[in-house]
Amino acid sequence: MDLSAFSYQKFVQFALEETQRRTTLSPRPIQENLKCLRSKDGNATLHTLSFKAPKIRHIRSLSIEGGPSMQVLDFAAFPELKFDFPIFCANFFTTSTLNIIVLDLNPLYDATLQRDYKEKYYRNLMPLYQKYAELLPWGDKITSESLKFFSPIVIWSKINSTPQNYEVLYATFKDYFKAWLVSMELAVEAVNEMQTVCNCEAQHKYLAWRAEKDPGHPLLKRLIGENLAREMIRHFLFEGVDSLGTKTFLDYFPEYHCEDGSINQKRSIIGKAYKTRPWDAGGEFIGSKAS
Ligand code: BLA
Repeated sequence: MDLSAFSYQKFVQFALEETQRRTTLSPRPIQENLKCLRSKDGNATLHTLSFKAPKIRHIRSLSIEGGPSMQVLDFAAFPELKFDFPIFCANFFTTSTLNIIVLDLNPLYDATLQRDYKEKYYRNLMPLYQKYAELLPWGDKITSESLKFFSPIVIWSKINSTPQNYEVLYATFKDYFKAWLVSMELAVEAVNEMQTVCNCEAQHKYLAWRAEKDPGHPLLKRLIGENLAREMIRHFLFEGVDSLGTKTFLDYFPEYHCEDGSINQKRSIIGKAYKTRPWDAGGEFIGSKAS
């Protein structure tokens, strides 16, 4: 499929308009050199947008328009620290033949270990996932580390790039984003400082993970160079990684520790597993024996 006429702009537009209908967005400043970028080879443009709103600490979008052969969306929204509702996460990497899709309301707390968190935010949403289960099937094995950041309604899929699939993805994105907005609207403020501190650490851990190990980093570095990619990752995409806490990546993920004190460059230590969806229709984790 020729991707020239294809864009993720309308996804971003929808999300911002839908948010604006329910609350008040205000722009967050973006570092000048990250506002609008062209790739080193001149073939791709990168667009960034950044906002906040009551209850929403950061809502931001990076879209990469790479002409007929590549389109990328990295869209995320993070709650204010006084709230524990999930992080909205849409990551689509699209080439003329293949779409790699992660769409989820990423849990702030492990949805398998913390049952009350799962009950609170996901029980009612299981039908949402069911609606798209056939059109966006499980995308084969995934690293066990990534899986810990996913919820029982995650859409992890690899599908062909076709106009029909683009429409399916758009419909799914809209439904998931609306579900996230409802979680946001219903969420109540933490009743004590301790909860806020826990929420803050949970977001910091998530940011530390993604700022170090997101699968998009190597490509981002190729497109705009090592230094700008680093700034984009730490000051824009995963902003907060240097300010929400003082723990390091290795404090959170000591299994990546190398003998010389550096971080193991491998993305996964445990390896890939879960050839099929490890949650049942009720959202119960059934993947303890990784297959
Ligand atoms: C691939 N992106 C992937 C994969 C996942 C994600 C799971 C499949 C590879 C794997 O199994 O690791 C996304 N992983 C996530 C997300 C979380 C996670 C969202 O753990 C959250 C916790 N993707 C982008 C951007 C680019 C991008 C901005 O978001 C490029 C600039 C590219 N993603 C990209 C590419 C691949 C990919 C090129 C395939 C390459 C590979 O598998 O190494």
